[in-house]
Amino acid sequence: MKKILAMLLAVMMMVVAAGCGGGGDKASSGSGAASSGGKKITMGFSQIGAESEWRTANTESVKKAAEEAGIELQFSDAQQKQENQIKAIRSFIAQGVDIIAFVPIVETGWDTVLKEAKDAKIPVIVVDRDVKLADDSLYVAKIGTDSLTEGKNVFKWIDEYMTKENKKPRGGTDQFQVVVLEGTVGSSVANGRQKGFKDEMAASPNAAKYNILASQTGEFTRQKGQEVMESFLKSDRDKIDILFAHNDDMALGAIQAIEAAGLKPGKDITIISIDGVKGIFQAMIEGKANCTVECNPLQGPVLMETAKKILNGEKVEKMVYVPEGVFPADVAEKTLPERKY
Ligand code: GZL
Repeated sequence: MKKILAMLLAVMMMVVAAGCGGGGDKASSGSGAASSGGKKITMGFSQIGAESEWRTANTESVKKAAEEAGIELQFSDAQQKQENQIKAIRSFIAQGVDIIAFVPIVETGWDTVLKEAKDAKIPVIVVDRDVKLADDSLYVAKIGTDSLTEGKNVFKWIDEYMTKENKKPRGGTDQFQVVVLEGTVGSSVANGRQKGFKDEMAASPNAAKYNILASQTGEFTRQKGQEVMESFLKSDRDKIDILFAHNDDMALGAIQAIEAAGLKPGKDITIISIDGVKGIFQAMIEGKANCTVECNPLQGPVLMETAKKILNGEKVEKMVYVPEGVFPADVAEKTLPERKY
């Protein structure tokens, strides 16, 4: 009898061990595969394109984070067209992905397709840029950056710098003449950065010292930034004191135009831009740019973490901001080695 009981106990222990091990094996067999209801999570991700160093870093962060999280990524590059993003989202719905994430190239025009996702019971996460919707329940969470604060930080830094350096207007007037290279027309980041910059200027006791001489989109690209800066210089070469570029890539293009016009970028024209990509740190080290306001593209890890929480039925914040800083030229040399994008 004792022998039979001992054998039964041993058999039971083997069954239990196999059960735990099997579960553990399944979890670890997919190299930490994230599962939803036992199957691997699939995320449909619609990216804008590859217009800037920042965007490339954003894409790399999302792809790397998906791999590390064991999430299968269906990645679509919209080549800067909203209609391609809408097509991609519809295709994700048809495929029956577990969750959809997208970077809205512009703020409006998303209500219909996001309603289709909601009707298909597929949760949506908005990444990087913002959307304007009649019904905010069409997305579960937004992960990104605070473009309004970025714009405010730009003016704050300019005003402190022009005062500290005791700069004088080049064109003989009593106002610093500012030209602006704006981002993609209709995008939340271009709207937010421009509004933040103007609001901070209007609220400043030094508002009367500044005049926005010209402001035009450079579409967040280096090439277009150079072209538009060439046109600014053609009409106001000897008046421009400050360039505010909504991203570093346009500033880098503008630097080429300023040098071609026989002026010293960073000295004749004070240059500040947003993103914090390596290229602008190098330009600051060379004395050709004066400051960059960080906009953090490394949003992949927080995106995947938020996706898993949503699919596990956990509550998530409607808005998740990523950390950002301000980097003037005098810290560029020591900071560049630490930069991740
Ligand atoms: C900002 C992001 C912007 C970057 C640009 O959140 O959407 O788009 O500032 C990028 O470099 O092209």
